[in-house]
Order: sequence, then C-alpha cells, then structure tokens
Amino acid sequence: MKRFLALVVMTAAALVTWSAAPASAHAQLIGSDPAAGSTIHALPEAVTLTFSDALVTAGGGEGNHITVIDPMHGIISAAHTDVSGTVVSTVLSPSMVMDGTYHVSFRVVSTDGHVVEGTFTFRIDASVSSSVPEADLAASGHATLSVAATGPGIPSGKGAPSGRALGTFEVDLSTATICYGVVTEGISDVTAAHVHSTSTDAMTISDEIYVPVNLDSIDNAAPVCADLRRADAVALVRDPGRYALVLHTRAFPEGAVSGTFSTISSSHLVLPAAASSTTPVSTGLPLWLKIALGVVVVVGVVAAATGFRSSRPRPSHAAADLADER
Ligand SMILES: [Cu+2]
Repeated sequence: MKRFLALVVMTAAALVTWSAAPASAHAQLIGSDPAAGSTIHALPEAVTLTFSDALVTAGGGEGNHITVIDPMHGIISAAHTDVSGTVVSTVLSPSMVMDGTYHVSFRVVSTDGHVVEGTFTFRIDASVSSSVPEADLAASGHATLSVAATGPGIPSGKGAPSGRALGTFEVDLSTATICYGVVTEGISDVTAAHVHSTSTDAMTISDEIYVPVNLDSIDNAAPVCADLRRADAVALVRDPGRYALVLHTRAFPEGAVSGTFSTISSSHLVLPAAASSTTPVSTGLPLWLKIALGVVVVVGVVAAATGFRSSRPRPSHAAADLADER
C-alpha cells in the first residue's frame, strides 16, 4: 500500500515535472528504451534514458537514479545506474517476467546542477508476438540442463576474464516449473542474472530476458523454483543451445559470464516436435497417439549426481504470487 501511495505521489510529481519541462532549458528526457507508453512483448535487459544535456558523473553518477516497478509493485531495477554523457541506464533483475504495466521513475542531475525528475510507464504483453502452440500442451517429463558460463562466453568478449558460473536447471514440463542453482567462481557483486535467447547465427545475446534468474539461487545450497510459461519451458528443453545464462556484476554490468545450455539428462520426456507455422496445429490424431509420437527419452542417471532431484523446495513466494494471479 505504501508503495502504491509512493507511486501515486511520484506520478503526480512527474505530471508537474512534465508540464514544467518545456519552460526550462535544462536537461530534459528526450528518449527512452523501452519508449514511454509503449507495449512490448518481452522485458528488456535494461532501461535506458536519454537526456538533452549531459548528466553529472561525479561520485560514479550516484546522484542519478532510475527505479523500475513491476505490475506487482516490486522494484526490479538495480540500485546502481550507469551514466555516460546524456545517457543513463539501469539493469533489470526481475524475479519473474510478468505481463502488465511497468512504472519507471527517474531523478537525475544535469551538469548545470539541476535535478530532473519524472515517471513514465510501458507495458509487457507476451501475447503480442507469441502464443502457446497447442502441441506444447502435451509436453511432459523432466529435463536437467546444465550451463558453464565463462567471461570469454560474453559475445562482446568483455566479460570477467577468469570468472565462471556453473548452473543446473531442472525443468518440469508437466507443471511448467523450473528449479535451479548457480555456483560462481572468480566473480562478485552479482547485480542481475538472466537466461537470454541467443541468435544461433551470430551468437549474440539479444536484449530480451527469456527467464529471469532469482539471485537467491546464486552460491546458495538450496535451489530456487519458479513457474515458467509453458511455451518457454518447452522451447528451453527442446533447444537448450539457443539459450544462455548471463550473470551481470557491478564490475561488468553488460555481463560478467555467459554460456549456453545443454541437456545432461531427462526422464519421461514427451516433447512434441516444434510446430511450424504452416502446419495445422490439430492433426486430428487422438491425444494418446500424439504423445506416443513425441520424442521419448529416459536417462535420469546423471541427474542423481546433481542432488537436485531430492532437494526440491516449495516454490519461492514470488512464484506463488504469480500462481495466485493466474
Ligand atoms: Cu542479462
């Protein structure tokens, strides 16, 4: 409630700022990514604001703040902002990506000493460009994916030189949940972690967050569990090499380590073939036959070594919140 009130106050303050802005020659917000008022299908890596004049960078630009609030009123922006000339940005670290309205509020200081404040919103609507193929509803079983992320794994090559992170992700396709843990070495101050989709052609990390990674899962004995969109869970298991784990740190905000996933084991996996857009979704086959025709792989040996299977905690409260919302 307090947060909501704060939001109302910030919004009111922003309206004043916006209407007063044209009269002033001081720095003004001239652009943002995501754009104010836009609807996009996936949460970006970061929110970036561009102003008409340079911003102070003294003290590491500590006078500049961007706060991003998700539809459930949780703050998902990093405490730290990066300032470069007229551009200020903050990395997002949501505990999950949800549809709805995101509020951005900012307070920056221009080099002439003036404080500029404002807010705007953007919307996430995953249905804008993706929907669950009917065939994916028949997916079931478990798959355990592993990922070895390294500094040289960052596509720009500017990751932490000796940093490493090893992640184990178990996907349950029947319930569309994921349980995971990440162990790091040679990196510190992790500010955000995400699973990104990668382009198989250039292996660049797109700026879309595919699955946010809860920071509680990093260097913690107990894995973290969360709900996934079913289509996302199926895609991850079907084609793990197209997804990368990226850890961002204070020293390496663009990404300290990155690596793509691979499957180490699976059990009772029923994975319908990827539906092509030209194939009719319904083939007229009975469901049991569709399932029988799916790829069935039973291994489950290596998974025992990970110890994941035996120590699955109840989902984090964030995941429970999402469940409530459904
Ligand atoms: Cu990321």
